[in-house]
Amino acid sequence: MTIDHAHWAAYLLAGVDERRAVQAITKQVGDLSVDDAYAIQAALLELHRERGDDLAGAKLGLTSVAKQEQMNVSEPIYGWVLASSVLGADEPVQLGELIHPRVEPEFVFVLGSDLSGPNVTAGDVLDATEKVVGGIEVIDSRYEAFSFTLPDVIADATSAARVMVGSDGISPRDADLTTIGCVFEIDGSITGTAAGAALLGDPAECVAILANHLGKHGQKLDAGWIVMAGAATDAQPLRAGTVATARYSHLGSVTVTATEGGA
Ligand code: OOG
Ligand code: MG
Repeated sequence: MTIDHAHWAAYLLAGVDERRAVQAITKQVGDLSVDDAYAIQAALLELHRERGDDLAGAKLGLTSVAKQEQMNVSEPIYGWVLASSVLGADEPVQLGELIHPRVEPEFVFVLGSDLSGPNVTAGDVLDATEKVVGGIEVIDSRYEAFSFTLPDVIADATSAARVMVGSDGISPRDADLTTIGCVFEIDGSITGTAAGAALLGDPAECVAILANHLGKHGQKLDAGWIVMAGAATDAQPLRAGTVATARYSHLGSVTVTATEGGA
């Protein structure tokens, strides 16, 4: 079956604009290849660019066992970080702008130079990284019941919605990234704990895989971008009044709050 990429991109963007969950694409078309899914994701990015948005970075998802088990999808996924999605320091998430958001802790690489595949190694990632910081990503699947298959979630910009990047951080070789600890708390209760190694063994390796994936499509990671390596624990619902905090060893803490406001 021929997939109309522009059609499905507009379908997903309507879900974003109207803050409503839509039926998964695979429920309607049956088989959707991973290539078609990335083509829909690219068409969706193009729609955001036409509205004046720009890229602030890139992301991986489903790089930890915790996330793969939670979402029942067992392969990493790659997506983009829109400039409009980056929250300012202390800026609350406006729940009126989102559908059914969840929060999750992220290891974030701030790039000092470009990274372009193929053959990018974890060592190359460390060389290209200005600093590693803690973050919290707000994900908001556009699909009903936050439920999807691998191609569905790829098409849907890997559920990307907002991101808060911490202000502390370290030079990438100032600590062993695999043993950096993360404690994730919702309203003061611990919901998950993990080390950097939860992300495919090494967060820097995740970024290398992303750079090599992009390289196959003639794309690269740019100096100045933020790159999220994927959540190390499962995601938690973000409701009005929720205070989500990720506490990291070496990287300090990051907090996200949510209010009813917006749109
Ligand atoms: C897909 C996005 C996954 C991560 O860090 O694993 C992701 C989802 O869980 O909805 O961003
Ligand atoms: Mg994430």
